[in-house]
Amino acid sequence: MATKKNSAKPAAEAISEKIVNLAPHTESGSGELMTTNHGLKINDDQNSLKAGERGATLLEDFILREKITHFDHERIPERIVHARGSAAHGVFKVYESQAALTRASFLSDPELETPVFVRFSTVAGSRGSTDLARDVRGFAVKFYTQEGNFDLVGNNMPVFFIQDAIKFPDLIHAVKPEPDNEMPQAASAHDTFWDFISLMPESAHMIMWAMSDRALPRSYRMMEGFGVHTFRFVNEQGQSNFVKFHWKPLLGVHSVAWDEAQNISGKDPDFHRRDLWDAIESGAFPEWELGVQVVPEADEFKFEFDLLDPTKLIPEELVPVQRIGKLTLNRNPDNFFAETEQVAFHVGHVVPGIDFTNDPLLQGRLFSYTDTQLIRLGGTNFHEIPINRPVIPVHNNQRDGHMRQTINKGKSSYSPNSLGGNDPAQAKAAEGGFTSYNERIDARKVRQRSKSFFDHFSQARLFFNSQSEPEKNHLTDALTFELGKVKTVAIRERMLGILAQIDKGLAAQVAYGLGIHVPQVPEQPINKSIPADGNPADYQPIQAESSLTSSEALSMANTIKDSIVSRKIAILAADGVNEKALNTVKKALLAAGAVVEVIAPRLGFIVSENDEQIPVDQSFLTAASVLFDAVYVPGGTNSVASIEAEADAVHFLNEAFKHCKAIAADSDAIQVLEATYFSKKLPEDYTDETVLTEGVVIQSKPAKLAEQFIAAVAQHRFWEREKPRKVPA
Ligand code: HDD
Repeated sequence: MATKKNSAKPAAEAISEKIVNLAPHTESGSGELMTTNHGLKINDDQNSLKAGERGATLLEDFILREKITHFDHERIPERIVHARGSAAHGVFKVYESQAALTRASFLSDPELETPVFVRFSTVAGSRGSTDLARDVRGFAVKFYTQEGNFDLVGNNMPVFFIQDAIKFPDLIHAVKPEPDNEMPQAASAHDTFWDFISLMPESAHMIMWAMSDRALPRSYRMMEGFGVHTFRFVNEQGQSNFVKFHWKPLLGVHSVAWDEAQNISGKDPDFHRRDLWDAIESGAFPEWELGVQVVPEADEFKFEFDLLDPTKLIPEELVPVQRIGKLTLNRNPDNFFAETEQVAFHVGHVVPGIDFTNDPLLQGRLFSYTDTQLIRLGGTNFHEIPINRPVIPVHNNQRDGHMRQTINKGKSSYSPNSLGGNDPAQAKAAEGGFTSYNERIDARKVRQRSKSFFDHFSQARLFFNSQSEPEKNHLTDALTFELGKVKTVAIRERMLGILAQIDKGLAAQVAYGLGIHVPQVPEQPINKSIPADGNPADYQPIQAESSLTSSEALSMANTIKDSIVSRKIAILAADGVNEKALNTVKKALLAAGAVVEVIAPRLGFIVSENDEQIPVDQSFLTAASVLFDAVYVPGGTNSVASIEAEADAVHFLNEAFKHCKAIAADSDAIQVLEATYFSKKLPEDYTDETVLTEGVVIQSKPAKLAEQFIAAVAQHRFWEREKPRKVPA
C-alpha cells in the first residue's frame, strides 16, 4: 500500500466515539456558581470561618476542610517508568480489510474509524523532568474498538535491553537516579546504568539504538513506533501468523543534535509536549501509518535469530513492512490529569484476532501492567476511569471495591446462576468471545534461556554498519559522553570490551575519547547474568554475523524529507526591515505549512522601510535558536544594521549553523551573515546569485529565496557541516 499523504481534518470535526463517551464526565465552571463537592453553593471562598476577625479558625469550617483535604490528596504515584509523558486523542482507519490475517474487526473494515488515545513518554525521568533527555521514548496506543480496548504499548526503538522480564527491575534500578543521592535525573550517563549494561551483553543491540540519534527526537510527531515483541495475528479459521507492529510517521524520522538537546532542556523542558499540543491546536494533525511484518507460522525457525527474542528485529529486507492503516491525532486532551495521567495501558489488553507469543519479556509484561495500575491508580476499579473505559458496555460478575462507579443491578453476581437467567452469558467465539491461540506446548518446567537467544552482537553491528557517517559520529560521541560521566574506570573498560565485540573501530574511538585502551577481549566471560549453579562458559554470547551488511530502514538519513509542515522558522528583523521580502517569504513558508515567528530586539511591533507595522512574536530575550528549525534574515538597511549589532541575533545564527539548520538571508542582509563565525565557510562569490551551500541560502529575489529555503528546511539538517566533527559556536 502506497504512503497516503497528509490529510488533516479541521480540529472542529475531531469528535470520535470516545470523545462522545467522555462527554458526560466533563465539567466546566464557565457561567456557573461555585459549590462544594456536595453541591452546596459557596458564598465566600476567600476567608476561613474564624472566632472573630483576628481569631483562630474554627474546626466547624467544613468548607475549608473539604477544600484543603482534597488538595492534600491531589497527587498520585507517578509511573515507575515512563512517568514523563504527553498524550492526544485521534482515530485509526485500516486501508483494506486484513481479515485474511486477523479476525480483529477494527482491522477488517476500511469504513470503520476507531478512536484512539496515544501517550508518548520518556522512560527514566520523573514527571517533571525534561523532554529532551537522551532516552527511549514510549509510544503507547489505546484503540477503543467495538470488541474492547486493544493497547499497543510500544517504544520508538524496535528492540529492548533485556530478554527476560525478570531483569526489568534490575535494568530500571540501574538507570534511575542512584539511590544514595538521587542523581542524575533523567539520564543514563552514570555508573549504575553502565555497570549493569556492561555485565549484560544482551543489551548491546539496544545500546546502539539508545545511543543513536533516535534517542533525541525532534518531535514525538517525527518518531517511528514499534510493538517490539513478535505478536500473533489469528484469523477466523484459527490460523496464526507472527506479526511485528510498526508506526511510520508521515513527517519522516528526525532528531536534534545532543548539544541542542541539552540547551532545549534549559530553554524549554516541555519542548516535545508543547510541540505536540501546538501542532494539534493548529490543525497540523500528526499522522502515522501502521505497518506490519507478517511471518507465517511455518517460517518460525527460518531466521538467523529467534523471533521470540526481543533484542532482535526483523530486517525490512527480509520481511517488508506492509502499511495497512493510518493513525491521526486530532484533538488535545481537556484535562492532563484525568486523561494523560490516569490512562492505564496494558499489553494484555487485546481483542480477538491478536494474541501473544512466548517472548519472555512480553510474558512478564502481561503481569506487570495491571499490577502497576493497582498501586498507581489506587484500586481495582481503574477501568472505570473515563479515559480507560471501552466504548462498549462492560458486563461481568466483578463487584465493589474502592470508588466503584457502576451500579450493578440484580441479585446474582456469580456464574452459573439461575436467579439472573445465567447472565451475563459467555460469548461464543462466533459472537466475539476471546479464545487463546491453541499453541502446542510440551515441555519441562525450567529456568533457562534458549541458546537461540545467545547472539548479542550481530544485529548491534548491523545497526552500526547501517548508519550514515554523521550518525556514526553521533553514536560514538554519545558513548564517549556517557562513559565519560562514569566515574569507575573498570566499568568504562568493561563497556569498551562489549563495544569491541560490535565494532573495533567504534571501541577504539570511544577509548581514545576516554583516554584508556580497549581491553583484550574476550579473555574473561562478559556475561555476568548467570544463575548461582550455572557454569559461566555455558552463558557466554555466541559469535555470529548477520547475513546483511546493512539495512536501509535502520538509518534516519534515509527518511522522507519532502515536507516542512509544522517546522518552526524564525525571521530575525528590526525597524526598517524590507517588508516586501519579509512578507513574501513568510507567506510562502506559511503556505507550505510551516510555523513562522518574527523575532526582534523587543516585543510589540517593528516599523518597516515603508512604515508598515509588523507584529513581533518574540524578542531575542525569550526566543532561542534551539527552539527553531531554521532562520531567515530579510534585508532593509536599518534592520540589517540593528540585527548585525545585536549579539543575541548573531549568536542565534551561529548556533543555528552549529546545529546544522537551514539558514536564509536576503543578499542585502549579507553583512549580518558576515558578522557570524561561519561567514568564513561560505564561498566568496556569493552575491545576487543563488548559493545553496550546505543549507545556507543567499538570494536577492524573495520568491526564489523562499523556494530554495523551503527545499533546504525539508532536508531538516545538514549534518555534513559537522566536519571536522564539531563546529564551534
Ligand atoms: Fe513497560 C509503562 C513500553 C518492557 C513494566 N512501558 C510502559 C509505557 C510504555 C512501555 C510505552 C508507558 C505507558 C503509558 O504511557 O502510560 N515496556 C515498554 C516496552 C517494553 C517494556 C516497549 C519492552 C518491549 N515494561 C516492560 C517490562 C516491564 C514493564 C519488561 C515489567 C516486567 N511498563 C511497565 C510498567 C509500566 C510500564 C511498570 C509503568 C507505568 C505503567 O506500566 O502503566 O508496568
